[in-house]
Amino acid sequence: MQPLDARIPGPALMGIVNVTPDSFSDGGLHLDPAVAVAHGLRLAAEGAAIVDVGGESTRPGSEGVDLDEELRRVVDVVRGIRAASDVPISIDTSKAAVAEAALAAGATMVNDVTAGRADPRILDVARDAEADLCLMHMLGEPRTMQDDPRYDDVVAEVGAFLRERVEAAVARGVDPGRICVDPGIGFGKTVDHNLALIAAGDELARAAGCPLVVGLSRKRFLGALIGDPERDRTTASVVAGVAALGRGAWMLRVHDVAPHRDALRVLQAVAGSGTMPA
Ligand code: PMM
Repeated sequence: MQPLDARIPGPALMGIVNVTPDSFSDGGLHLDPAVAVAHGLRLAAEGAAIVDVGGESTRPGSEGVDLDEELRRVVDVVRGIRAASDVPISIDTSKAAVAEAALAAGATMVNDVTAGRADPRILDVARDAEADLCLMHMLGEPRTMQDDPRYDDVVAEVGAFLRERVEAAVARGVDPGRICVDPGIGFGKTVDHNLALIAAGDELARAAGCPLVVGLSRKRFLGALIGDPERDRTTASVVAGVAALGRGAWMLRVHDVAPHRDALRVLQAVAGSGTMPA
């Protein structure tokens, strides 16, 4: 299989469809499957290269959701998007059974914020379905991850973790050309940890040996950076996302596809207009 970033060339956008009552920025907005499907289709029309459907909130402090409820939230949404569009669909879950059902309903990628640690069978499910796989770093678990996270060297430790999880997936038979990694911005990280990871995208991608996804859209550290936790974070998200792309990210996981698409168009136009040295 051609590597992911040859099939979906970067810079690319993953549009977020949270089918949850409690995600940190859009919880409750898309609980109705028809609304969630329409939202996913709109993100695809706006320029998302892939839409990421999730039924379990991973915001700091959150408890998990049980299997039946998660299945009930996501499977119809995946099926509905697939019925109307060929857009690649990712399923944001840590449960093998949810991944399996979503892949059967038309999803093409498994996005696991535990990188196959919560339910290792998810790696077998991705392998058997010949799905793409996104492996994310998290320190601890959502319930406790923001309680004083510490690292000696956050970039080296996250890079080593991602490499180890890629090796674990490959050892279970997942095609390396189907794997991407994600440093897990906000998952057991301080503001400084997040900034160091965004700045070190090239190093992380090199350590893991595969394309790098970065999800920073609307996250809490941006509220801290702009000095007001209540202010809209769209501009901060776009600027931080552009910075991440300049530092080695291949794909951004975003809530607001349209402003990111505009930013990418402008960036590419500027890059393309430079005169080449003789
Ligand atoms: N962030 C959230 C959920 N899933 N998946 C990946 N790969 N990377 C992320 O940064 C990530 C994720 C939490 O944010 P949300 O509530 O806006 O979905």
